[in-house]
Amino acid sequence: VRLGKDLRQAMACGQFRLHYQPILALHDGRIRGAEALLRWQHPERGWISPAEFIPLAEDSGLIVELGSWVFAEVCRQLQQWRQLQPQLHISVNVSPIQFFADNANLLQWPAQLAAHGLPGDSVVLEITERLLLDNRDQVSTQLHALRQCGIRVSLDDFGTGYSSLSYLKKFAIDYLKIDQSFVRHLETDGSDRALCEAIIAMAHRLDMRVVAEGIELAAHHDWLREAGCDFGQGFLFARALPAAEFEALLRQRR
Ligand code: G
Ligand code: G
Ligand code: NA
Ligand code: MN
Repeated sequence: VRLGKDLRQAMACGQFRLHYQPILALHDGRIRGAEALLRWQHPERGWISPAEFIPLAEDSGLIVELGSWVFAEVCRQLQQWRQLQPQLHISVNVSPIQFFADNANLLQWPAQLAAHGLPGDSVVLEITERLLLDNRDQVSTQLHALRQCGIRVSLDDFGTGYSSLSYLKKFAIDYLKIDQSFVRHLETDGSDRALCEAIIAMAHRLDMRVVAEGIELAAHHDWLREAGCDFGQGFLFARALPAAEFEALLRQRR
């Protein structure tokens, strides 16, 4: 409860940071992008996980303002980092509230990208299956408008939510992210391997690319690459890094 009150003050005091987890193309091992992940440095409690404060920010509606801050920060970093790597893209997690709130401003993002001289395809929106459950027409309209401007859409935690495969037909989706729970035991679990193979085959048939998350072992990486998975992220390569560390990695791997 206390934490909820602290959130608004945290915005004002600049206690949020974005960390960046590299996303690699599995076929050549090169960094293609990063997922921006929010961190809150609380003055008394230290680092607080988004798993803890995002739900509070959603309940209070502050997620809209926080989401705008995240996007502005991502634009700023993209402008800098695309000088090091011109094709770099950043994935941004968005909450369903950002699609539905009255003052939701996702539809202003293309103009914001343009103002920074950034192409639409420098940004990927990470949404979850939860978003696709309600208000389908409103969501579908907004997703189409964003995609018209080149922004791409990734379905996060794929396979763990309330997914109905019909979503994949109805909504314009560019990437499926295989949830970490299917990756974690790949080396020993034949069912997980079968599920990953099926997801990859289905995605490719529907002209989507696949990102595997939670790659922790070389065995996961090797198997996924052989199976034709396009991209990967996980502790094997890097955890989510402070901006300066991600930039150092970009320079070193250029
Ligand atoms: O980084 P970590 O794995 O602790 O993230 C926990 C959860 O918080 C993930 O589900 C992630 O999608 C979510 N999250 C991280 N950053 C953001 C953000 O900027 N906006 C939203 N809506 N969710 C985020
Ligand atoms: O829900 P979402 O997929 O956005 O959450 C991503 C979360 O997964 C982040 O908190 C991130 O720190 C975490 N993560 C990223 N890579 C790995 C990994 O290889 N292993 C584990 N256990 N967690 C990871
Ligand atoms: Na995500
Ligand atoms: Mn995810």
